[in-house]
Amino acid sequence: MEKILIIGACGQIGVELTLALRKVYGDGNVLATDIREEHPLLRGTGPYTTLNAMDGAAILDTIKKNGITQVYLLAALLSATGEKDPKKAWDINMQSLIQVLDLGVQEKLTKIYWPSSIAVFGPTTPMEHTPQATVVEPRTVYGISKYAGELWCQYYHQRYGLDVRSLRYPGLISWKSEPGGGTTDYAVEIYHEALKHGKYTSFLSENTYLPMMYMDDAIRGTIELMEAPQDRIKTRMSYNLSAMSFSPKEIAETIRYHIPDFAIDYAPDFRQQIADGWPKSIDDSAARQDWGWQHEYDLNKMTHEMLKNLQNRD
Ligand code: AKB
Repeated sequence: MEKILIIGACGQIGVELTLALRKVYGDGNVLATDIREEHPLLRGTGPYTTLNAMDGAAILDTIKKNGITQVYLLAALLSATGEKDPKKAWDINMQSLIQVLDLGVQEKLTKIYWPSSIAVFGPTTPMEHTPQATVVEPRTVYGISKYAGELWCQYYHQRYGLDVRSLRYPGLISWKSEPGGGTTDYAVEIYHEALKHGKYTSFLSENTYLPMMYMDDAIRGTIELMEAPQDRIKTRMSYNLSAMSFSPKEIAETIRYHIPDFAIDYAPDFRQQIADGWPKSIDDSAARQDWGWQHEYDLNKMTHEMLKNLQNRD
């Protein structure tokens, strides 16, 4: 029986991934941890303990005491927050990963999951249908740490045979859990503001296209990747993963279909420069061929789901 440890379970991906993994592996077999207080949506759904992703000794202790066989390391500082304190972002993103990779070898973990991002790409990367393997020159500390992390994952796989798997997520849009410090967060905020105030000021300009994905697709893709047989995993860097691409203007148009008076204006800030260095669309044919990835949600379907779920909840 697999016993799973999730580090960073109270973040945007962590909350929904914990809930989904508990459905697959059983509530008691998925230990959620975070440096923060338990997220309200996790309460009562399974075991929870406080854990600092930087504290290798505490992670080892948790692995041993709970008979952990798999680790999902989700703790990270994202692109916008990372730029405010680059050294801190580098330390958190790198130290936590290398510690877990070492523990993976030492404790003979069966699998490790670590998320990467479209932030590994930079302005010299082909912007449209960005290939799996291409020019990679990230300009944010988040992107640098994710690319370095991918190389470390590949290194531990080649050198120690560690089964570590990874996805390059696009911007993720969710209604259950809040995003935290990313450049793509506008695409979540816009739904909340549309319902609350009928208007939104976007921190990205109207024609800034970025790759995006509804959280349900991201969670399903993550579990499918982790459950794929070893011989289907052909890259130990990180898989490109794609669903849709849109701009602030386009997402506003889909919202207007449901809320005709919705108004948007634009006040680009420092995040515009980050977005301008990222791909507009992603070629994820490797993930589709190797382990059968398929997305379900496009922009219209996602907008319908987001507005319906947020409205029912609030
Ligand atoms: C961010 O905007 O930093 C993240 C990401 C694309 O990895 N959502």
